[in-house]
Amino acid sequence: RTLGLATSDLALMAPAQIASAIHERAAAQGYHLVIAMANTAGNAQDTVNELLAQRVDALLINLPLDAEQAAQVQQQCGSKPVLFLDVEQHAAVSQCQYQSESGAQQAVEHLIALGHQQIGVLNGPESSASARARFTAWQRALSSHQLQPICVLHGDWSAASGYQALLQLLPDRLPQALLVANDQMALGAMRALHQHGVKIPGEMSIIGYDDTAESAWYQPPLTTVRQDLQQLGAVSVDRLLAELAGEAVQPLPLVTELVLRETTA
Ligand code: IPT
Repeated sequence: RTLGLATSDLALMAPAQIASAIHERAAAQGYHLVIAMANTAGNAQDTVNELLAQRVDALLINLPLDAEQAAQVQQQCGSKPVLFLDVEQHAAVSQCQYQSESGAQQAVEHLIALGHQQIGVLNGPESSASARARFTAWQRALSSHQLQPICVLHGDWSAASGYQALLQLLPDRLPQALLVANDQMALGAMRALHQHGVKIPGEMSIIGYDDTAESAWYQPPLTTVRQDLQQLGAVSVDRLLAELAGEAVQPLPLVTELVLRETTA
């Protein structure tokens, strides 16, 4: 009784916390968990093969995949149940992912209610389906108020990349508020702003995305769009096990929500 998890880099906070939650739920259900981590050079198929070689009964795939890549992985796994955690929404595969729309909408409404109209975006890598979905959700929310992002920056999810991205705007091209695609990049962005003496939230507001376990411990504590990573882990294991047992699964929508802390004013 073994489940396999193919995951993106576990040096990143969100995938690490998701893996931990999956491990916990799998154990509680009497399953052993084998983890294969994508390396930058290899492709998804290699990572999945590592799991198949260890004779797992079913697989969770937390690798950023477009629809075509997901279909290939699905095929590679034959008749074994597979559930995707980071895939283009229109992909014709079983998925378990948080929807960005609600949280993104709440984040934008919150900034507008505070009087901000000059809102910038710091997005994740273009290669990631979830980063693209977050960007689309922000754009939609902004355009429902006749706004568009006044600047669009990109990072690679790491704090270092958030720091570097902000250097492009400092010292004097800052928006009133910044929507950041994950909390780790928000951490780096905040570091750059602190170094330049920019007050958060007095001079610039920041909203992150994820709500990792550390985000309440930033200085100041981070306002962010929450994906409940614990719940994501539990729900994905339960759904995979239901499929394994041949039970019909009605996917419940996982809905993001804004968590108000102290980086917006
Ligand atoms: C996604 C995180 O939100 C982001 O911060 C980054 O860590 C990324 O994973 C790495 O691939 S969560 C994923 C289940 C969409």
